[in-house]
Parts: sequence; C-alpha cells; structure tokens
Amino acid sequence: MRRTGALALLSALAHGTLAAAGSLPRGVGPEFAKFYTTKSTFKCIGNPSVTLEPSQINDNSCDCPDGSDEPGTAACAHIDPLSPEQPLQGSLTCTTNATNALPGFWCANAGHVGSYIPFMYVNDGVCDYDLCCDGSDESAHVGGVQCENRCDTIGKEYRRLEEERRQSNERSVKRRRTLVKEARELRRRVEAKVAALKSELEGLEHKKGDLQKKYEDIERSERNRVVKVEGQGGKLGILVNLAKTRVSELRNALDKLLDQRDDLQARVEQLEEILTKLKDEYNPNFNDEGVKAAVKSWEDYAAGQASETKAGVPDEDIVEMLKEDGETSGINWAEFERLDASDVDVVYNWEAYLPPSLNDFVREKINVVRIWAMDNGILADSRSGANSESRQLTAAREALEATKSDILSTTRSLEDQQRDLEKDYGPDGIFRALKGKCVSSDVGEYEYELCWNDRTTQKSKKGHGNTNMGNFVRIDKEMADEEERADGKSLGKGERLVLRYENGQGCWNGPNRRTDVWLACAESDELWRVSESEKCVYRMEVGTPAACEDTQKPGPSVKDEL
Ligand code: MAN
Repeated sequence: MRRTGALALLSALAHGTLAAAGSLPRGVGPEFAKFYTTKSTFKCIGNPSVTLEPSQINDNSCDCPDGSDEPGTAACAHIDPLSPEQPLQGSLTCTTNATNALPGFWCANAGHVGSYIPFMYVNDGVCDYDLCCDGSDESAHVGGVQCENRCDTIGKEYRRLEEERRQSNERSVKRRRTLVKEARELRRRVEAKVAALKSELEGLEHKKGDLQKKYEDIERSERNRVVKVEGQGGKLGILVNLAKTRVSELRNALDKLLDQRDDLQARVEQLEEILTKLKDEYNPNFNDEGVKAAVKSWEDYAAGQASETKAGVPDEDIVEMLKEDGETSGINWAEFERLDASDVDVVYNWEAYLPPSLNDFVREKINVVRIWAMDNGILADSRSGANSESRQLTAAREALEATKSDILSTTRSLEDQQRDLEKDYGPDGIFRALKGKCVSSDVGEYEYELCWNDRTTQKSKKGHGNTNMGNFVRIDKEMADEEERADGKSLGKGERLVLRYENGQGCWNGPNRRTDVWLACAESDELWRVSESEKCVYRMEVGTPAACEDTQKPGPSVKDEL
C-alpha cells in the first residue's frame, strides 16, 4: 500500500456509490458519467470549447487542459493536484497551473466499495489493493503485472469490520443514552435540592421574623420593667441587697461584741478574785479606813451579785444567730433573688380587666412613653449595667442568631446548587453523569489520570509525587484530523469535543501546566494516549460513550445542552 485508502474510500462513501458495471470509458466515476455519454464528440469538462474525437478518450495523451479526456490513464497525472508539479507543454509558465476536472481514477470495486485513486498510481506496475481491490488500475499490465480482483475477500472483511464497528457504535450510543438518563436524574436531584433549599430558606426567614419579634418584645418588656427583681435595678432588689448587707454587718458586730463580752467577763472575774483575796487577807487591826471601806463595798457588791438573777440571751441562741445565712439557717436570700415578678407587677394588673385587643394597644402606647422616658433619662433604663440581660432575653437572642446562621449556610448551599445548574456539562448535560469518575493510563515513568469535571494528574511511578496538569475549565469543540486505527482507538476526522484543563502546577521556568482532553466515541471510558506537545502542555486522547453522536435525540427538558 502506497497511501492510505481513507481519502478515496471516504470520497466514494460521500457519493454513496457502489461499483457498477457499464459502458463508460475506464476510470470514470458515476457522478461524471454524464460527460462521457455522447457518441459524436467529447467536450473537455472544464473547457467545453475544446472538443475531441471519442477515440481520444483514454488514448494515453493528455489533450484536455483539465485532464478530463484521460480518466483511465496516468497521461494527465501531472495536473493532478496530488502529483508533483511538472512542466506542461504549451503552458506559458511551463508548469502545472490547471486543476484536473476529475478527482482521480475510479475503481468500481464491484463487491466492495468503489473509490478514486490518484492518476499517478494508474498503470505504474503496482497493485493498489487498498484502494483498488478490483485491480483495474493496472489494466496496461506494465512490467507484466497482473492484478487479480480481490474485491470479494476484501469486501467481505471490510463488511465484517464495518458490522463490528456498527455494533460497537450501537453499544456506545446505548451506553450514551444511559449516561444521558443518569445525567438527567442527577440534574433533577439538584433541581429538587434547590427547591427544597428554597422552601427551607423561606421557613427560616419566617422563623427569623418570629424570633426577631420575640426578641424585640422581650427586650422591650425588659426595658419596660422599672423595677427589676434581679440585680441592682429595682427597689425590691435594692432592698434585698441592703437588708442582706445590713444583716451581715449586724452579725459581724454581734460576733465582735461577744468577743468583747467574754474578754470583759474574764477581767471582771480576775478583779473579783483580787478583791476576794483582799477581803480574806487584809488586817483589820491596822485600822486603815480606806481598806475597810473598800472591803465593805466589795462585800455589798458580792451580796448584790448573789441575789441578782441574770436574764441574758443564751449563748446557743447567739451561736445560732452567728451562723451564715443559707437554705438551712437564717434567711435564704437566694429565694428573694430568684423571684421573677416585680413588685410593680401589681400596678399592671389592670390589664387583666381590659379586653385583650385594648390591652395590647394600651400596653404598646405605655411602652412607647416609657421608652421615650428611659431614652430621655426620666426613668432608669433597666438594661444598663453588666449582666442585666435576662436568661429569657439571652435565649431569644441566641435562637435568633442560630437561625440567622442557618439562613447563611442554607443560602450558601442554595447558591452552590444553583451555580451547578448553570454549569456547562456538555451536550445533553452528559458529563454530569461522569462527575467524580476518573480514567488513567500508564505512559513511561508516569501514570496519567483524567478526572471528569475535576483535574488531570501526572503521577510519578518512581514515588516523586503527583503533579496537577490542570483543572477543568470548559468544553470546546475542535476539528480532529487523525488517521483511523484498526483498533478504533482514534480521534478520526471531524469535529470533536475538547475539554480544557488549565492552571495546573507551575512548570519550572514556564507557565502553569494545562491539558487538552480530546474525546472520541467509544464503548467505555478509556485514556488512549497522552502526549506533551510542548513543555507542560499536554494532550490526552480519550474514548468515551459521552462523545458519541446519537442521531436519535433524547426528549425535551434537558437544559444542560451546549
Ligand atoms: C516534569 C514533568 C514533565 C515536564 C517537566 C517540566 O518532569 O511534569 O512532564 O515536562 O516536569 O520541567
């Protein structure tokens, strides 16, 4: 085989022709037959002013400027655009400057597929079976070459392979349909999530409104409370605190007094002892009037003490009084501190006698005046001072804040899902079904990996770590021009989807790595080839059912389409 048959075969297929026998001159393709049906004279196709005798057709002499008189010989091969330029007799420039009116020599290839081959291959002594299985290109038997007709065998094999390809393509397209279904379902789920998040958000907004109102009501009612039970704000609170302090002061004074009493008691006992000793031991014969008077006074004092009954507080009672206040002794102040009602509540009891609607109205009006009075310093603002917030208000504030934070996170999730719905997931949104999946392949010292909608990675097999070759950015389309391969693992020719992965790891002394992922139809996802066209610019060729063309379009409601 001197050149690939793809061009000729495709050309033939494009015209949808099969070889057909006829009485046309050798090498005339079916679409040019009409130019060769006249019996009298032949007009050159591109130059109808030039007329020739029928015998001049295929006489191995190039008479038409466009070569149309030699469809079955190589006589006009020099004007074949595929032939090297040659001097042309009679041409002013002496070079080929015309275009052959015919695409080439037509091999009918009965039993196979008809095709054109370049004129220069005609009668060159080589059987070009890949293009001309019927051997008609070597009718002159140059050098004794005999090209048998092999179209039966070649045609059979061709049809077998074609059938194989057709079946494989059918399977690929089926697989694609499954992927489209999966993608639709995934999208539907995201849409459902969006709807759920929206209604959740609505609920949260309502809740926030209620909690906000509740918080403000509690806050207002706290501001309205002129006398607070807790803390320093109210009269009762102040009274409780004053009483507590006073009792504590009195207890301390009593404690000290008791000490002083005991001290004085001891000293009195000491003095009584001294005087008793004086009385017992003084000498009455000395006739000392001062001593005698002192002894007399002491005797009178002692006699008075003996007859006097003492009505004092028992010591046990005093000890009891000195014990710290608490739940089991003295006053339990905590009980007073825990009281939740204010002593001015009674003032508001009139509310109970009014209808509820009027109640709210009157309360609201009073509150406005009260807050105005507080704001203007006429009434004490019960909110001022540390720790003045009630547990009820704290709980209301915390509930409100928790709901606000729920709203934030729900909004974020909703935005994520909405962004996802706007993303380009390719034709029929098919790449949504591949999200999270990866394909990889060993090439040299690396394992290369492609993760759909995510990133491409170069993994060192020598343990040098992984290199990001790009992150998915978008889907493009480009024309591929690759030879078909026997194993079918080729991009082929035509428009192909190209996934762009950019902004990968920086290249030493160069830009960030990027990868173009070219896709072709295949039965399963497979990374066929990886190449580095220039430093840190990679190209992956990947087979996937996602890239197959389905002539039977899926139904409506797919918004992911490109
Ligand atoms: C590594 C690999 C190569 C790349 C060079 C650039 O060796 O990522 O693909 O060409 O770095 O320095």
